[in-house]
Amino acid sequence: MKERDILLEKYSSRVFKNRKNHVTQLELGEEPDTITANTRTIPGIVTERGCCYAGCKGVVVGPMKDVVTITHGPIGCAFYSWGTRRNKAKPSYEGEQNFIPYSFCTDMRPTDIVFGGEKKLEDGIDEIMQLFHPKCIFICSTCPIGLIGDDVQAVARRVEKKYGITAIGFSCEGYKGVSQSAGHHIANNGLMRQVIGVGDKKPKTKYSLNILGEYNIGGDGWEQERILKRIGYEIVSVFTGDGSFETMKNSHLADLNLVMCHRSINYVAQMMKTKYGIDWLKVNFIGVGATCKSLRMIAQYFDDPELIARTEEVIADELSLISDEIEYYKSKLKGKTAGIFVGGSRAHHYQLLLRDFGMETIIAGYEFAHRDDFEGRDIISQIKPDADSKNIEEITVSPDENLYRERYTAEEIEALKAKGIELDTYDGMFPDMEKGYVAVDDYNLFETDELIKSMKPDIFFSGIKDKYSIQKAGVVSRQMHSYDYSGPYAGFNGAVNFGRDITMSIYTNAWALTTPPWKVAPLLGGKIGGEA
Ligand code: CFM
Ligand code: HCA
Repeated sequence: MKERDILLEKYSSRVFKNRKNHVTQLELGEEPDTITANTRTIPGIVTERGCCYAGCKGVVVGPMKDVVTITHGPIGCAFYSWGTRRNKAKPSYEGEQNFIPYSFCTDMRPTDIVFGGEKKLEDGIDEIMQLFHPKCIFICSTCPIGLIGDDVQAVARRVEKKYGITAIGFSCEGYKGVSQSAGHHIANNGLMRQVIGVGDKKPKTKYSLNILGEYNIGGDGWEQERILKRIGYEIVSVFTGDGSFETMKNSHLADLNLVMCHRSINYVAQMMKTKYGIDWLKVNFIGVGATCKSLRMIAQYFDDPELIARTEEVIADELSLISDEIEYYKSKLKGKTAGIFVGGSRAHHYQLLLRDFGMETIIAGYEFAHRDDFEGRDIISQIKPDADSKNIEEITVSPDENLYRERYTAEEIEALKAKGIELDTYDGMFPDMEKGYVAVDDYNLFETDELIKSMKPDIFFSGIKDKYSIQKAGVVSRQMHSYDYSGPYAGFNGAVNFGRDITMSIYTNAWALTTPPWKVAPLLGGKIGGEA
């Protein structure tokens, strides 16, 4: 019996009916493998998903360093989204504002819930203006704000008028949509409307780039910038790791958009293409081979022999600096297997880095990805919108009369694509996996445990919520969101850090010496899904 079927068999018929569509054991046959994604979680199933507020405040807008982002809601929401995500930032010039070390919150109390919190929010913003003088303020709503009807957009408009700054109110209440993904979309819609395109500072050099969907976790973005700058590119703006309002305003003037995490931002890339004519290229700087491939595609896009030669020079030099260490770690890791359960793009990106070390990812799961993240961008037209997805606004843009600038004609784009430059698209995770490997959408703790038991990966990558139960069961587990406070893992130097960290983990046999309490005595009896 296949591992997927062993797992699903343990569910009650009701849960089975739902979950069978979210767990796919790849066939890679004539018929394409499919999966159901971005739908409601079964209540009580112990999902690993987060909320819409987390996706908007924690993921997309929070990392912008010169913006004060205020959480309108209970202090717990602000505290939990403060610093846990490891989006690093530092001022890029003397005197640049950096509010990342601060947590701003209206600290809504029961009386505020009863009488309304708009006044408290406005008072808080007055205080922020007096103390910090930001040029931009974001207000992020938590669950109670939508329930009591505070109008954060109206407050933002009043703040703009009063102080002559940019202010955006995000209605990203935790319960909106089915996961963090809704929050990404709400955040990006606001940035598209009020930030991108309002500046006029042109890039200074010949080839300029934005990096979209790079949040600088553990310094990943800095390693990417280091390599790209070494080749000679100018980085106009990073969305949003170590990013800023000041640079994002000018991002529409860059030559090309690179897309790292397509899940959280692909629609922005597409809107910027329509509105400003900027082409976008899906890149992956996780993995040595993946980094080289991405760098080569970028150079080929600009089609300049000097740039292509410089790219090869930098690649050769970077490889010569890391190859001994990579080979050493590869000799330790070759043939080992992994499971990766993370948000919406890393479960794919990290498969390529693991392959650099001769490792295979036999189980890969996403918390909140959409079908295209598994199956490729081409299937987007087949996704039927449902009540939940229709609740999240899709904005339509058209070419900007003054700012639209076509970089290449449609024929030239086709010629570039024919040369293997993967413009305006991505393939998803399935094509990088092998027959028999298991992919899971909206994985839960039970499925994690069961798949580890049946497929026995040597190491499992996931998050803070599940890491320790996996370790207690005697399996090596590392956090793939926070890198267990290590990193960077991107680019050439990041690959070495990653090889070192997982070699240390796999060769620490402490986990194999533990006997989890539930192996001695059963803690709970019963069946999942409410039957008997
Ligand atoms: Fe993109 Fe991310 Fe991810 Fe994501 Fe996230 Fe994250 Fe993640 Mo945690 S933006 S989808 S919402 S790569 S916070 S930096 S690690 S779940 S796989
Ligand atoms: C989030 C943020 C998170 C959580 C990480 C984890 C992150 O989803 O709100 O569960 O370990 O990367 O910090 O994904």
